[in-house]
Amino acid sequence: MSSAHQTLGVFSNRNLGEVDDKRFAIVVAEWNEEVTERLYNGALSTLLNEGVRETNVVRKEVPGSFELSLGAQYMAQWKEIDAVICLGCVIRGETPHFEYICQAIAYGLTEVGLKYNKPVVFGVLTTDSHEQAMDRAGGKFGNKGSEAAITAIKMLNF
Ligand code: RBF
Repeated sequence: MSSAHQTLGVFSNRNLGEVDDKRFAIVVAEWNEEVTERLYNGALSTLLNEGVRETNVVRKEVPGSFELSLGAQYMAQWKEIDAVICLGCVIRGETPHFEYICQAIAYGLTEVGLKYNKPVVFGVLTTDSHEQAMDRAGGKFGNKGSEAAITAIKMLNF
């Protein structure tokens, strides 16, 4: 089955476990801000709905998605942070080196998670158009920021 329209949201409330003492960093790319702000709002509201304390969530910004890896590393190195949620949006039509950026982020975030042994979540939309991105940032295909938050919680309860 194609996963193009699948969301984690439909099974998001199972096996979440306790989170009220967990501390999260959300790293947000400023590039394509209209989209990434929606991803952030989705991620934050989901964390709070699941019982995370607002004082246990810190928000940091990076200029573009390419900087998410280093931003994630800055946050993951702190023992006070349990999980890092990275939010960005790379649009193919506006980014000639789209593949390089997306691949670099995927490798970078994987490496940070493995290095610090913490969930580092890839909440980066990689779409052909702005419209497709908006559809996945609180539009008709849900909010990938919310799904990134659920993923972080699930991995903390692995
Ligand atoms: N950053 C994004 O987060 N999303 C983009 O769609 C995006 N497109 C870019 C297109 C061009 C031509 C350039 C030069 C940069 C783009 N960036 C984008 C910024 C990139 O992630 C990074 O911040 C800069 O390349 C500086 O390292």
